[in-house]
Amino acid sequence: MIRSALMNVMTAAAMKAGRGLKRDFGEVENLQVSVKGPGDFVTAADRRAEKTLFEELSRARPGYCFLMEESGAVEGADKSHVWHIDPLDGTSNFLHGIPIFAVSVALERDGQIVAGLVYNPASDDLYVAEKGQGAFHNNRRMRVAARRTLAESMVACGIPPLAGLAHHARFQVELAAVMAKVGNIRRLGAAALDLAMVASGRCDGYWERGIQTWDIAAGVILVKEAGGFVTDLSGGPDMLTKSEICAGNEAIHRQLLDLLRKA
Ligand code: LIP
Repeated sequence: MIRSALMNVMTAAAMKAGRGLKRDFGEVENLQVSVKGPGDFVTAADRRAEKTLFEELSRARPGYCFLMEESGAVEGADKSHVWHIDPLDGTSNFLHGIPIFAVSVALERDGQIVAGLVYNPASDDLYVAEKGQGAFHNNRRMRVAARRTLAESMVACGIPPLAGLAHHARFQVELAAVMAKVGNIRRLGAAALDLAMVASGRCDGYWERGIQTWDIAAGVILVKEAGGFVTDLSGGPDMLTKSEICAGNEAIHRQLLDLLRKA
């Protein structure tokens, strides 16, 4: 795989942030038994990773704008480029010492996501894609799965947390409909990695409501460049603005979307 200069910049920044997260993750496991728990420490780890990404990407691409989970929007001179950054996607997993979390970096150019990177420092899994250049997992080309029936499929989802009470009733209706048709369901706890699982063919589909742009911007291009389909839950292209998503290969995406619409 020949990496572009842009992907080299994104990879170097993500790896540097990932080294810090991996170090902090080791400490989190010790903090599980502390009375106060690891909450404040995880927040600090999240912010350290975001600071690293902001500094590295600003140095390499001066003037680009940023949209980040912790620091919000940072305007730059070059309004045609926006970095979408989740420095620690899967924060709750990280806090509980579960090694399913990722650095997620996406670049938007003139309103379109043109490059995406998802990196899990705990497993050293790097997923990258650029528009028109294909998608890669640890430098090997990846494609969505070829399974075509829901009954043989494994589908990932997002279960609303206690704080997401507004989404509970709708999710329970959707889950009942999907459970009645799909072989297996998984809840990984990190949208960026859910989409990476679809892009690499391990999961056949994924859906979630109430996610943020930075959770999914990189994963969207991973799935598209791996030959998959990604829409909002009405079947349109507005997953980033509507905070909802349905992804899969062509057959599974279509069937899953129909199931959810009728639920
Ligand atoms: C998480 C998402 C996950 C969702 C969680 C949370 P965070 O992002 O990746 O899919 O179900 O509620 O939003 O907060 O860990 O960056």
